[in-house]
Amino acid sequence: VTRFQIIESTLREGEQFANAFFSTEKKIEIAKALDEFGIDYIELTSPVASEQSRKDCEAICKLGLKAKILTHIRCHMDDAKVAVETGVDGVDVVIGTSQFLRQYSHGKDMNYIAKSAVEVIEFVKSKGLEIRFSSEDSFRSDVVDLLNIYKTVDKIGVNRVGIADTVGCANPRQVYELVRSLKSVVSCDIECHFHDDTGCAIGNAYSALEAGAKLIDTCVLGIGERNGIVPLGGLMARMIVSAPDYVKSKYNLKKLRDLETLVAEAVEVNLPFNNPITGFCAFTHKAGIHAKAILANPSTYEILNPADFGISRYIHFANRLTGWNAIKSRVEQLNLQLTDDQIKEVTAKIKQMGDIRPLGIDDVDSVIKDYHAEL
Ligand code: HCA
Ligand code: CU
Repeated sequence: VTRFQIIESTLREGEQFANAFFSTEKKIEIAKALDEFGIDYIELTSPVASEQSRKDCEAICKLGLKAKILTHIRCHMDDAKVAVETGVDGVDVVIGTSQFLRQYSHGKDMNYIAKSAVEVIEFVKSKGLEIRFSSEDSFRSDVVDLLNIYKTVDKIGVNRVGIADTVGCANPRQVYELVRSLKSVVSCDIECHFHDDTGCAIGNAYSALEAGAKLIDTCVLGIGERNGIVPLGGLMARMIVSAPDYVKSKYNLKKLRDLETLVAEAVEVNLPFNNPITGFCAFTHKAGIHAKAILANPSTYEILNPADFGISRYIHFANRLTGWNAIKSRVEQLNLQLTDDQIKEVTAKIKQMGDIRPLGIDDVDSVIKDYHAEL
């Protein structure tokens, strides 16, 4: 896996997150931040969702961003007619194909789905716009039905077809197999959309890319319907390991933390403590054995380099698991002169104290300073 593209859906799927309410100004701020980050496509809420949604879509199209702007609609001419007038570069069309959705959501059969897909696709293409056709709940749809509809739309000439794990039920092996099968019947690009209900979203995205998909839908912090979809930052973490040169040259990784903070504030959540890359402890090393090796060579216990993201690593030395190498580096930071034997002695004192209660940096510093003063 080397080259891949991102369809950033914070301003569409992300609006379906429980806490999300984006004002026009906030949407514009987020769209600009995504663009600066180097996102390929920005997907916006359907213009038929509400009057303001339509106006916001038009406003974002007028910003002249480098990213292509897409909007997301049901597979219906009423929606398509409004979408093509907004100024977007392309339209993402989706329709439910699983038995559940056909029965409990729109109530249409596969023939009807194929017919309306062809009509909508031809109409959007006639306006010179990009078009993607996607099935909703792809992993609980009949695979023969699915491949047939994709073959049909590929023949008319869509830019992309999408598969969506709408309920988050898929696992990486199933994803690999479905993308492979799809790849054998269409010639256009493949886009994938994964919900994270069972914690497989990033793994599934990776598996899809390995199988030959080209585009992944993300949201900043993984927000979205229920517990959301593939998080942009987590996907960056995964992909910088797999395709370092591509990821570093294409994305403005040092902007990730600001982008996440912007969205976190907008939807009133904290950055998750264990978030890849930006979680508060993502580059904190604690055990003495880890700290020693990290000080000698960070790669020993780090697969990601925090500097790539403009973040610093931290050696957590104020605890009972600490070791004398970590304390030595603190002694040096404090500009004090102690021999290795003296540092080992002071480390023993710190560990004793750490057995009794949690320590702060101040506690450790005063043990070191008192020890030094008594010499
Ligand atoms: C939804 C729709 C969708 C669409 C995905 C796509 C999904 O149920 O809200 O267009 O690729 O998860 O199926 O977000
Ligand atoms: Cu979704």
